[in-house]
Amino acid sequence: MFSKLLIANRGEIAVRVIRACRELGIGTVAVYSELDRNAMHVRLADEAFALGGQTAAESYLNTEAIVDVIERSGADAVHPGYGFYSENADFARSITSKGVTFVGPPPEAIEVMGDKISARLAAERSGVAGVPGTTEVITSTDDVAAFGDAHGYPVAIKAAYGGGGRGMKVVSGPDGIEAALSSAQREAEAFFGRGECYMERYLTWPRHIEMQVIADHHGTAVWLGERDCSAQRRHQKLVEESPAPSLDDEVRTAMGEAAVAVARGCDYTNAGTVEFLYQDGEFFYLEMNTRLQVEHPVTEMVTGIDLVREQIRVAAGEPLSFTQSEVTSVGHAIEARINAEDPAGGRFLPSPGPLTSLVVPDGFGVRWDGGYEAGDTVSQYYDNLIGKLVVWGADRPTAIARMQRALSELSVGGVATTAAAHERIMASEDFQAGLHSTKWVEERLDLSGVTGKTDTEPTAAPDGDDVPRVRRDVVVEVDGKRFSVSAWVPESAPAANSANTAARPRRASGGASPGAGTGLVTVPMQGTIVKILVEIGQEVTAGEGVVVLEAMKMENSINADRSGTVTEVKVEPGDTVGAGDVVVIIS
Ligand code: MV4
Repeated sequence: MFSKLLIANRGEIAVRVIRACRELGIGTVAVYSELDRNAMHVRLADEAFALGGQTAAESYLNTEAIVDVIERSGADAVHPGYGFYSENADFARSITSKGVTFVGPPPEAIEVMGDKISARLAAERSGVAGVPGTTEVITSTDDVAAFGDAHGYPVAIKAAYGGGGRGMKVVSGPDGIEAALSSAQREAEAFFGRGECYMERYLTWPRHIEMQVIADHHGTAVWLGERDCSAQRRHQKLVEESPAPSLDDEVRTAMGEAAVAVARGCDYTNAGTVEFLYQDGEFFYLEMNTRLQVEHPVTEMVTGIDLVREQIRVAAGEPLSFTQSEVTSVGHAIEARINAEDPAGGRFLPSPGPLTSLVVPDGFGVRWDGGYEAGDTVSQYYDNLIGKLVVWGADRPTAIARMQRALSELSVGGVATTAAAHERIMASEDFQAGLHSTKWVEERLDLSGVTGKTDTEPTAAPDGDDVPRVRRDVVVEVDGKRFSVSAWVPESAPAANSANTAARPRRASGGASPGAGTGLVTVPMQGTIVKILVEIGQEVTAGEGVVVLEAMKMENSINADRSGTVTEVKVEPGDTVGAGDVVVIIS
């Protein structure tokens, strides 16, 4: 077994790995950026080393700095978590060449699965079919037209080196091909450095079901059951659960065996996930994620298997501690991702900032995998996942009720969170009936009136004046009975207590009252301008897109916050902008 493991990551996943190491008796080495000097993962690790820098590129993706810390610390293994180096074959090779173990798959498996075309071919060779599509790079719009003629529309154009939905564009007919292809290629080039795209028939109402696998170096590869991750928005998962609602046992077994076949086909070792689209009783291979995933706890809760522990043991050359026939799934688990994002109106705008308070639920069947404690700050530079709320129940209705109970106990001060969206999801009839699919959150779920902030929530003045007001909650006792009282007071009024002193969040353009904006169109988050959609002198209407911002690994339309004439365009393609920067002026 390893004696000292370096965690090349931050936040909740770094904390999760540190905890597993402690249980295994392995020493832990944390690394940190300037902003994370006193972060939770740093506080928990046995040793911690500075990487310098603020952005991910300057810190957690600074190979030279990390390799230097590996040497200085004497770590004999590196766990990459998810994101960052987790699917970077070059990084894996560079540390392995120094005799340090990468807690992950062989670099060759990362490469085969990283190229989605070669991954499709590999799955096919293992007898596992993807969605009907092509395995050649698209060279012209004619290729797409020919495929559309042959297989019908809609057609999905996907980045060959992509994944997670980035760079995917859907074409509903011949007219849309040119725009979709150039946008897909541009996104692919921007995010993955490679513009190559391929295509598939686009399934219109699929569920996203993924199968957990793990394989050791002794020829054992097993499947551990599926997770349904259909409740997501803009390719960011919100809720994951296991088992998938109303999935037949025969389909589950066939999917598990298909996943193991794909893993064996690329000589996989480590924990991994094979993603499928499931529609009308059929499943199609989508891609394989060659890493531990955010949502691994739901599988742990129903199988009782500690995936991180097994992953580390397997990397150390030990055999899996169980066989396929020993894997069982009991009850139902649900995970809700608690991100520092405001789900108001379905916008999910990043809401970084200090966590002035944080109370996490517990009790029977509740697990909190967190990366922050009260007083910590969620930075705009990194993933804004605060923690994962995971529940287990004897069956799905019990798990849903338990999640609702747990959400009601969760209290996050200072930033807006996705918790309010989860309350809506859990309460929705569609979700309770298991009728949701991958587009359900965006197209069906009603998020009107949802506010992500549980304290100091700026709201419209209830009494009709124009004074900006914030909510202050105070506890009072009347005749010995305790009451929680909300007062909407002018923003400038002093806070009732220290938990309520958080700054008012920036209001993004196109915010709460579209059309009534200032005409100073700002971007809500840090990113790169990829396209300008308006020119000086042009008439625009409120809500119309003015620039395209690449941020959070997605293209986002930044919209006019009022109707009027464009008088100034302050950016050009390629410019880097920060949250709150003005990009276009409308008067
Ligand atoms: C698709 C699809 C429908 N048809 N491919 C998006 C993420 C990336 N891994 C693949 N994705 C999709 N591929 C075909 N041929 C629908 C999606 C999709 C999706 C998949 C999984 C989870 C959420 C999703 C949300 C929208 C679209």
